[in-house]
Amino acid sequence: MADYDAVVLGLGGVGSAALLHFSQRGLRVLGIDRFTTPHTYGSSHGHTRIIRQAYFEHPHYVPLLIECYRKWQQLEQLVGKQLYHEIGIVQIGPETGNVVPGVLRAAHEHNLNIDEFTSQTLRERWPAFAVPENMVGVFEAKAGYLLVEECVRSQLAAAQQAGAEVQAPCEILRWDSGKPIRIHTATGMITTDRLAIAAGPWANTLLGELDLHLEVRRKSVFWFANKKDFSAQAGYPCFLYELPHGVFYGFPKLDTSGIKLAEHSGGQRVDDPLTVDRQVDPEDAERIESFSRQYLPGITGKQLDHQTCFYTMSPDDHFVVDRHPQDKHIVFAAGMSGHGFKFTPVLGQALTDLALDGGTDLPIEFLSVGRFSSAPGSPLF
Ligand code: PYC
Repeated sequence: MADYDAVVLGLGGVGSAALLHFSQRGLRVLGIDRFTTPHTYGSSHGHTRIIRQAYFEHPHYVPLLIECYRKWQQLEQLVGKQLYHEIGIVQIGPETGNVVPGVLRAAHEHNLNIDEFTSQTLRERWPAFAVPENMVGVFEAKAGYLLVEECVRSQLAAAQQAGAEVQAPCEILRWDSGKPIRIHTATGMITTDRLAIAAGPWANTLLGELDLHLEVRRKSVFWFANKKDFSAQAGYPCFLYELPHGVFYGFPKLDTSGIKLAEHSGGQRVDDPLTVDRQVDPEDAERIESFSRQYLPGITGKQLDHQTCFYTMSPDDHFVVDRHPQDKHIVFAAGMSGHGFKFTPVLGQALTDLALDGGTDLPIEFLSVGRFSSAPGSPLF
């Protein structure tokens, strides 16, 4: 008999959710991570993550998002903590760009409530935002932010409460398929009947044989003091600007950590997430400060903090969630492409369903690895 019914490799957002789902289905399950989780070495840190439903990336995500809202609420009830804060999101850009038309398309197809603004009505409602005349905005009230580390902690705690085991820190060296599947770690070998891989920026190492063409990018996140009131309490929502030189996003002041700003586009390519330079990158800092000078004029003060994290980009910026083509007992979620955290409760369920039942009722077909099989790197839609 194998040591475990299931093992989860990686305990960030997706892995901790998978651990919870496996444990809730009564399995003997172990989660392994190289670091004690939550930690700042992967992609599940930085205080906050945006959550929204009118998904400009593609309307196919909306049913999954509606289920995510339900699952985050269930987790809040289970652990007795508030994880989601509904302060809304305003997304600003050209009428003919990707973001505003994408939000409107998703909202239209799924009957979601969105308020539309001109540049002038945007400035009247939220005077801190500078909005060029050629831009418009869309506001989604049923959106806001998740407390990212608290979400991971809660998923892990709930999983452990349901009987899951955790080994962290523990370095994973490699795994071998077979019956049972063998996982080689720095401290020994573990056997399991099923394996779920949710390794974030380490997916290229742990799923190397699939050649998923994932590109890991270094991302900088900054926090600033505020010079004028720009708080959630004063009615400011999360925000995202689609500009000719990139996509920038941020959060109003929520607490003493200040105003968080980052660039969604760009990022330097990373070969080894472990050896990446975590100091402030002067070019990244200048791009954010220049964004802030132009689009939040007079709002931000001195830089209070900075963190480095990673986006793991798939060839088409959509997640890859599937069974391993060579072993149906091995499942994986990879290439979260900088917008995956909000989905972690449904991805945790999807991995569990795929590993145990061979399929899932969740509408994730569009995220399958098969979409690349005819022409790797070709656009999905
Ligand atoms: O996932 O909503 C998101 C997001 C926006 C910018 C970075 N991530």
